[in-house]
Amino acid sequence: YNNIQTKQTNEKQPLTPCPQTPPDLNGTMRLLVPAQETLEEVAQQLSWLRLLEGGHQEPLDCRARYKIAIIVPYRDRLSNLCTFLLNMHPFLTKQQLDYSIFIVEQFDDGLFNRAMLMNVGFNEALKLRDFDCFFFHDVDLIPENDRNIYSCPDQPRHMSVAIDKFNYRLPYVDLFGGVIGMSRNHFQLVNGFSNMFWGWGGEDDDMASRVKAHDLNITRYTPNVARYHMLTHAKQKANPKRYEKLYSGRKRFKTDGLNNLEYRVKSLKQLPLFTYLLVDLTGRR
Ligand code: NGS
Repeated sequence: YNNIQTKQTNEKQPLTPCPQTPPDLNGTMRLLVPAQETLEEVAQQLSWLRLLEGGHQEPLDCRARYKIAIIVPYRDRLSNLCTFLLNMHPFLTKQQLDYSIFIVEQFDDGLFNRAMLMNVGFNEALKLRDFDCFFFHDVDLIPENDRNIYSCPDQPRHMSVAIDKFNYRLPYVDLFGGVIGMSRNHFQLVNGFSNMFWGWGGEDDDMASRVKAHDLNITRYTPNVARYHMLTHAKQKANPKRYEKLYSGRKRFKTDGLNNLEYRVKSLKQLPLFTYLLVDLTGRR
């Protein structure tokens, strides 16, 4: 019976646009914990959502306004990934979004390059679909408030304003790390992220400079809405050269980013909970 109803709804074309503010949001999100930390188990726990291949979802009874890609740079954090997926899918579905989750894994075990993985995610996602905007999302951050809406922002939006680990206070006013949202056009305008930040730190500050250098503004929701829980994990090695790269970054906005990105896709799979990319990053470390 349910299936028949669903089908009828889908056939009623054209659907009306989804409301700007989705119904049934209540300002909270209970943290869900995986029964077991395996992707199979998480898929099982989420079977009620009826996700489409590649971690894609779209609202059934209205027409979503935007096509959204969630890009998650990743390596060796399965436990965080399970919790992330278990919480993000219901959260984004409730917001009536048309979205797909991309997990972009760095193949080698040398220094991690978060920014370059996000550039790769952007590039590869656009080969699959004409997404309108992108959320670049750390795997260890889980939203706590369902009114923290992941719809396309007019101006670049810093999402993870208030994180429990930092007593829900923004560490500094120009912070543009953790979770950010940008339209496809704005991301292209700033030439994406720098590819030169190997190891922890600085790549998000460089992106903040790119945004400002192009006369764009970083926007934020209020801290009582833009709240996140940070999952625990081992610390990463900081990049000793990050300040040097950051201070000289401005000279390279035009030449270092999407337009000189080099990598090899070793694997691309449409899995039940996400689109998976395993990539070999090239470039001087
Ligand atoms: C700054 C880093 C950023 C980082 C931010 C917050 O110092 O990349 O701290 O880090 N910039 C540099 O190192 C130049 S956090 O408090 O989340 O660990 O995002």
